[in-house]
Amino acid sequence: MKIVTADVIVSSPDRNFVTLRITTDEGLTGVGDGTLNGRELAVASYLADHVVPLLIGRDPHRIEDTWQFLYRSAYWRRGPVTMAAIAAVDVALWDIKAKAAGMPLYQLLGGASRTGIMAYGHASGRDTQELFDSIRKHLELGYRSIRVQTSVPGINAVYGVAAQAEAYGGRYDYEPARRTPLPAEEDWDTRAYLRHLPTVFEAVRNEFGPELPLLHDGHHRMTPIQAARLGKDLEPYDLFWLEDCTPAENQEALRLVRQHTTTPLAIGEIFNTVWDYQTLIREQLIDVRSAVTHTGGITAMRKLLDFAAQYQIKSGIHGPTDISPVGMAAALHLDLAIHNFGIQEYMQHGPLTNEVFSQSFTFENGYLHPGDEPGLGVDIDVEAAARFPYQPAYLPFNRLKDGTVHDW
Ligand code: CS2
Ligand code: MG
Repeated sequence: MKIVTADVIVSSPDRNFVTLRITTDEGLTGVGDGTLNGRELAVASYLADHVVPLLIGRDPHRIEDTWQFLYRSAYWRRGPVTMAAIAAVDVALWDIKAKAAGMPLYQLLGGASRTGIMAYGHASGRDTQELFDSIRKHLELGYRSIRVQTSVPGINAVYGVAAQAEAYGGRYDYEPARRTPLPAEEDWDTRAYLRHLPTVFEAVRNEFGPELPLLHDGHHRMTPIQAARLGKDLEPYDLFWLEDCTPAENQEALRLVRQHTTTPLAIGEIFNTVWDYQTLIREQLIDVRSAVTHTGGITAMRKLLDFAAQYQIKSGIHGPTDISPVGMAAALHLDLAIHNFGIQEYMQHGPLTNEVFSQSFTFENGYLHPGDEPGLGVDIDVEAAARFPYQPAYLPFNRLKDGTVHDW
């Protein structure tokens, strides 16, 4: 078999997506997700200008060889643009291989290790009542694990609060990228946040009891010692995880947090190679987390998660709306196959996205399943995608009260 064409499709149904569609001389097609929120066209150009010409004529079955070729022949290693582009190729090739085998992809990854994939949903509110309503809505949708994000008195716009995001031009339940000519400016005050958040978790536990798994995303905004304090303060509320409590370019910073708290820690949605995790995994400084689309695809993620498994670290694959249905399907096949599955983030896409991407995965009683169609079980309708051309959109950023730029 040979690759005859590879098309880069940039579309914006509800939001921007970059999709790679590879076609073989036997008529098989495979799709991969290369969406990098707010920097989509950089990946599209990397693919169209520098990767697609190298794919034509290659044997699509040689996935490992193609991965190594794209990673090493570029010379310039790592980085989100490169690794998202490699991920798009890698996932499309796995899709083709599984279709050629007539099996759902998870079968090629070792078969199912479980019957369903536990997912968490994003509840949020500007106050306790709105947050409780949002949690109830998610429970009614079937979610059995809930991420809790809340407004903070004294701060105008806080990451992850849907109603607040809408007021600032966000769309649907939660989508941080906005179709504005410049990144939106938000405000931040860590002391106010550290005072307020434990009171919110206390209220949620009192209302919903001890069983419900609860999560929270700190979105890289604390220093290590602030993160350590928050982890300690949240211990009574038994979190499933505290995510991205501090920026982790410096992996060693997590030693300090870890020494102070038993709250489980999740890190990795902005990482793109196993090297970003080396200290975190070897020293068991985190418990879970990573992303398929931004980490070089199934091939690289499988190796990363197998490495993590030796240290009893579990997966928690990134699944916000900027992961397309293609990226989500890739995550679900991995989730089902690996032994060290932890939890899967799942935010449902908007209606226009579902017009463009046909999907076979299901969400029932809080559990996801990738379905049993050959391949990934997801495809892109190229004509429908053409109805939704790219629209520039940016993620917001934060400033402190004195005007200093801060992590968002
Ligand atoms: C996130 C994301 O899902 C998450 O946990 O932190 O929503 C993140 O903000 C977006 O992927 C950015 O594009
Ligand atoms: Mg996050």
